[in-house]
Amino acid sequence: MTKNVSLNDWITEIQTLCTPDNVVIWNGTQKEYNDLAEDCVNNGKAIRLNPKKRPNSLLFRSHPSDVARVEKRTFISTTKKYDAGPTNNWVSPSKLKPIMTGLFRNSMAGRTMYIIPFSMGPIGHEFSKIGVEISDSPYVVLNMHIMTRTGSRILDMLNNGSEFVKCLHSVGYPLKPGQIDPAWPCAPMEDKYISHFPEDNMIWSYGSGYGGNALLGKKCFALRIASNQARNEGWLAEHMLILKLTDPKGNINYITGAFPSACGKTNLAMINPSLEGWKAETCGDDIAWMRVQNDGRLYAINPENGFFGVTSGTSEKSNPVALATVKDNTIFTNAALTDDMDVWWEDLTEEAPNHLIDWKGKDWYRGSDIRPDHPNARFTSPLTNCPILAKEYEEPVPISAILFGGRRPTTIPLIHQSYDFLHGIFIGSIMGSQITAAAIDANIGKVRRDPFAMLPFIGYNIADYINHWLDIYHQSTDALLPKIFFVNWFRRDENNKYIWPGFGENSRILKWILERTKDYANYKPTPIGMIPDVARLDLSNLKISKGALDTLFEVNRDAWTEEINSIDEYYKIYKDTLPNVLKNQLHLLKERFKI
Ligand code: OXD
Ligand code: MN
Repeated sequence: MTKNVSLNDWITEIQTLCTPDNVVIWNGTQKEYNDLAEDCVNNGKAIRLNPKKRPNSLLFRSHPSDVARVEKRTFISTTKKYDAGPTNNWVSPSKLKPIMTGLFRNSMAGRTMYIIPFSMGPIGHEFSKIGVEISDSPYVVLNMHIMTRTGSRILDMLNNGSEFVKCLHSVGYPLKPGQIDPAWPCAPMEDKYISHFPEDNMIWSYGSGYGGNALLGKKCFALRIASNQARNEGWLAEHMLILKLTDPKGNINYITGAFPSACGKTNLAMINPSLEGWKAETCGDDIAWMRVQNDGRLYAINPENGFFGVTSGTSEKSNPVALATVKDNTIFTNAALTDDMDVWWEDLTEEAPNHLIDWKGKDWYRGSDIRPDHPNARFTSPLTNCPILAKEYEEPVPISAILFGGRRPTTIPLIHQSYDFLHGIFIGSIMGSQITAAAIDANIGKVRRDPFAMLPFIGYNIADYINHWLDIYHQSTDALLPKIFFVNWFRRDENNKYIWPGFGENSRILKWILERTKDYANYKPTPIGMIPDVARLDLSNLKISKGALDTLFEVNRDAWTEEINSIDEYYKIYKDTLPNVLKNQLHLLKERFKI
């Protein structure tokens, strides 16, 4: 046992409730990792990839019903319904705890219960927080080992009395004596619960083994619980990448960016700038914890220690850095397997191999009309695998600009800047992404509003969340805080083709953004914010027509009248709690359009 009384009591309580066969404390050594990986291979839970092609790497295949985060089974459990707000599923703790206690009872029978002490953020750093995950899933242990700082160093801090977030996880598949364990045990959908108890700093996750449902340091802790801690303690826990940019003169700036899923966040975090002399380095691709420091600037740090990225769409063209990142010491989940025991996913190569084993373990031949990998297949790699990892990745870095963005075929220009921080909060609140035909049919063409890309991750009432951004504003001033921008790489022409080339060419926009943070004059005011003076945008060596540029920077009054109506409609979710800052900013926008 440990020397932390509350940790010991909790371990005993969970052991008594879940009745595992064994209890193991994870010390975080490479040997433990290698041994557990080998066990998974020997028990048929994982496939070892060809060590010559992909050293020290594994492939896991999940159960077909357990392939992604399950938002409809994700709960914020607070005493008062108001505290979960209109964007979260709410059940009171007095109702949810007995239900879940019933599910957890004996849920680890026949299994090993792992105790994983972990730190979100560098160990001992003032920005960091400690958690302990108790899980009966070796897959979770291996992934947490990569995604967080785990092991005995954290245990030492716990032994010295550190507080911690209690993260309990079970796959929800107890084994009877002699019963064979499936490769990916999990519970049926109606028994899955991903529950957060912010009043107790506690997470209970039952029934799923996949990603954000089960690696509790990530979305559950570093966003949903941390957003509550951040509100109480005066900082921000955000769904943002952190990028370091160095210009040809050697000036260094850091930016963060929030984008809904499928909007190129990991690609931007690993951008390869096309502009000569520019250098980009990665600090983080998914989560930023940010605080205003004594100098009045907002500083960000990545609380994670790894990447849990989507493989789909990752290619030499879209993201060569990600390909280099996954070259070894990586766990793949739900990718396809090649004949020479390597992984493959859609878009990795222009043509698929002739034969693969698909993510369900079945033979697959080129030309088949089903895809061989799952669209949400993932890689888990250590940050240190990234060839352009910034040396400051374990330090809080001062942020010059915050980018918000979404996938919008019309209406929103390639880039615009908010007039000030409060206008920036408004822009964050109305962010959204177009639902494509491939997604949910009923909503084709509609915009799914995803404020601050945090819709599934704000762990409390969204009205309070917006007001908390206002509190952060009041900790400093416009002059010192990051400037706020909205980017839209996804504007389409009348033939439905993307107009902007994207990827490395986005560096042209990043250059303008950084110029704007120094307040160079190069801008044009519009009712929605400031856009570049196109004549002075760096378009050197880029073939793009005048007509295309006109469309990219168009602010169309009719389209915006429709957009404003849609914002009015969307703001109804707040009922009578719409924050004044949003009311005022919407009013100012209407005034600027004379609507
Ligand atoms: C993620 C997500 O997995 O945003 O990062 O869903
Ligand atoms: Mn994410």
